[in-house]
Amino acid sequence: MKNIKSVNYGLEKIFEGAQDFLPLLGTDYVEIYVGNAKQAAHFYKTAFGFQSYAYKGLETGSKNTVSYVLKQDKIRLVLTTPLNSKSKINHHIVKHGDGVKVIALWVNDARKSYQETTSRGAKPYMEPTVEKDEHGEVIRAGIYTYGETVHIFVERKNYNGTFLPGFRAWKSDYNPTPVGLKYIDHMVGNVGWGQMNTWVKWYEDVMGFENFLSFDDKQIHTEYSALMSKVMSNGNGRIKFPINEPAKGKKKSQIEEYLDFYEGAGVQHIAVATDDIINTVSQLRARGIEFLSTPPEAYYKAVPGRLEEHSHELKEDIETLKSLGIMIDADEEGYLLQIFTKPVQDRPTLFFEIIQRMGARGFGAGNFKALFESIEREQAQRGTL
Ligand code: TYF
Ligand code: FE
Repeated sequence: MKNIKSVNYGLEKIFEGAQDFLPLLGTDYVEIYVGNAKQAAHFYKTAFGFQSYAYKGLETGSKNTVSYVLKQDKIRLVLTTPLNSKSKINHHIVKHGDGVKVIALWVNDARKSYQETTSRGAKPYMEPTVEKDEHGEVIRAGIYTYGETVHIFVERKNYNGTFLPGFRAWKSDYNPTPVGLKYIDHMVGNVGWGQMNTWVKWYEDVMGFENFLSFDDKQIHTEYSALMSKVMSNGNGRIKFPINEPAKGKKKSQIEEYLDFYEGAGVQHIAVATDDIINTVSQLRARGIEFLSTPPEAYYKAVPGRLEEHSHELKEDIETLKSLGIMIDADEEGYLLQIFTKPVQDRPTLFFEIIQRMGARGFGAGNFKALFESIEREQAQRGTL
């Protein structure tokens, strides 16, 4: 907590005078490759409150893959599975299990985004491709980032159809109510030993991002394990990608556990914003979402002290937050509330964070110790600590 107070967020300084060569309008969609998209879609609707939005599969002429697109406010989640052994998606699933393949970024000019990034050293994934239907055209182009994860630039200014050409609107009779998830706040990548700075530099050089916040292993450690993390942000701050790498501790870092089970670098968590975390988490719990174990009593006792001048700003009742296991942290600009799910598939890899920002722009550094101790309790149960 003390450390974070000395941090200069510096976003205002980004691109001072300089032209942003990669203007990003926001996250367009996140695509997860899964073993069974039909069942995964049911899970994200039932448990996370996503709405049926678009579909492609055999019925729409897609012979090799099926994709379900789910929506909740600004968040679009695509769940894709192969229909036969020919599809390359099989290799991704065999190696990584269910996991994020695409972090798609909404741009005004996909060809230029591809040109600017590949000319700065990005490895191409998908050449600029025009897709058309009766609703207009979408241009997409893609580059590799860490591991087998990719960024796809999506230019949709000349499109007014549902999602993308090739998809049809998906109307379902089963529509569980949303839980108040609004937009993606950040998405975190786990990379291998000693690779964090390589990827920090990659985001600086190739994407024009800036290092917004850093946490070293002196700050991020428990009795047993450690990690390092640097938060990368684009110029307008809409896209934030923390990058983690494991650090040496007495026992196995949670990042190392992820890398072992994902068999490489990949997306560790997707943080989704709500403006009523008490309601959102109550609903998620009632729908069967499992969260990391609740911080101990001592954690909540220490909250007023940790919030310092923001203590009187806290609108939520600490007892209610405690009963739901929601954590509280503050920085110079305000406070934030956050909680983390357990991994959402059998491999201890991808999980979700629910976050409500009440002015704070940090990442909950004051919660790291309690959070990582909770993760370690899970690791101990798995025999992977
Ligand atoms: O995104 C973040 O930085 C916070 C905290 O393995 C965090 O959500 C950092 C590392 C980690 C889990 C959560
Ligand atoms: Fe996070």
